[in-house]
Amino acid sequence: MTEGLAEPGDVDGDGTVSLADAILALQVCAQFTPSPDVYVISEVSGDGRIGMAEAVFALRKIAGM
Ligand SMILES: [Ca+2]
Repeated sequence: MTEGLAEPGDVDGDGTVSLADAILALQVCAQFTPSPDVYVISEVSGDGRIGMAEAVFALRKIAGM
């Protein structure tokens, strides 16, 4: 996994939380994308991994919830 200054939910580390982050989190969850391609610091659930919790977090943030 990549470490950087990504904010929570910013799985791809581009500086914003968007649908792309939710999709990437789901891809990691489904093992379509290897975890080294994502920013582990954007992880929100406390388990140290990118997965469904991060996808839901990103979707909620996009929706303003
Ligand atoms: Ca992003």
